[in-house]
Amino acid sequence: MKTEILTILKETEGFVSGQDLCGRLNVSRTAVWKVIRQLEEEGYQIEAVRNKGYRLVQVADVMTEAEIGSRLKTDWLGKHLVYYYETDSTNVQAKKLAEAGCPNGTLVVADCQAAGKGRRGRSWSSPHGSSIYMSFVLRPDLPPYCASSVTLIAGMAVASAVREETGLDAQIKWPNDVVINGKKICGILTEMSAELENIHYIVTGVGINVNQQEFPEEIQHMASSLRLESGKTWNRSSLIAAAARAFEGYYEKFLAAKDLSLLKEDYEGLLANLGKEVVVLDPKGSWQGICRGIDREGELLVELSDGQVEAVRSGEVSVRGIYGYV
Ligand code: BT5
Repeated sequence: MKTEILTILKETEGFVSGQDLCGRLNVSRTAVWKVIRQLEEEGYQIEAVRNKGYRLVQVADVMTEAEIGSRLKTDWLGKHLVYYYETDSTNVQAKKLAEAGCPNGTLVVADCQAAGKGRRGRSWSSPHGSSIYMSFVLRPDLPPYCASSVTLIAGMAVASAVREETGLDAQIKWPNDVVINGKKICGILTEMSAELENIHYIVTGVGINVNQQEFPEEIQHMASSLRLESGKTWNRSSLIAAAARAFEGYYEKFLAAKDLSLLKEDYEGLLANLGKEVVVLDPKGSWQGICRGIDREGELLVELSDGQVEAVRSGEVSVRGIYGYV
């Protein structure tokens, strides 16, 4: 009911009468009043005038289930939304929900993570009140090798949403980082439960540094936030809604083609290293080449000096620009 009241308040210019709210939602005046009180406690400024009703005056950077729900403009992604003020890791919670049978498109969001995870046992710095930590549960009818493409799709969705919402020049550092001015503002962790032939579920976790102003010393040189890059504070719920909408659109194209062929061009338009020299950090020995984009499976195409093009798989190697992190 909170999401519905919030949505009505946002869509109405001026006042909505208490009676109108009661009638539309089929609830008592006391129930409406209680929800208004809760919204105020969460940071919304709501004017209440006798004989007129309620009017939403100001929305701060509130990130709650109701705020996210009232902004989501997706068909299926995030329709089942689970919100935590604090949790260990949204990926861990999403996997538990997936095991318990939650629907395709379930979205888990947290304001803070006590044990945010990066890839290969690394950690993700996840302080309270400033950033986005979210995970999507997906149940595609595809073979397991397709799962790594979902990371690329999430990267595209975040880069496009950040561009759309902030105007910042967000780019993708293949396979799982979104960068602005050479610094990482987003990391993506895709995990999967599968059998040989089919996927049970995929959990794609996305961490976006939004209003963070400082970082732990060991990552200061390579991490940044939308706030640091723009000098402005951004609404996290609005960014979540934009990223979810973009993800849904890209993911549907991926399902239709069963690969990235319909997305390749858009992806390459966002790729930070396209046409540039990169170093491929292979455990068997590093080598250099020119980044030529991706193939339909999401492998990075790197051209050697003799003109031969190698397809590099994520998971096996890292890729860096020759002058630093990107
Ligand atoms: C990633 O791993 O970039 C994947 C991060 C995924 C985080 C999301 S948050 C929601 C969901 N729930 C989770 O528990 N995880 C996902 P990787 O490529 O391994 O990068 C990790 C490295 O990035 C660390 O070793 C640090 O060097 C650096 N790092 C850690 N926290 C960072 C931050 N907040 N911003 C930028 N860089 C960070």
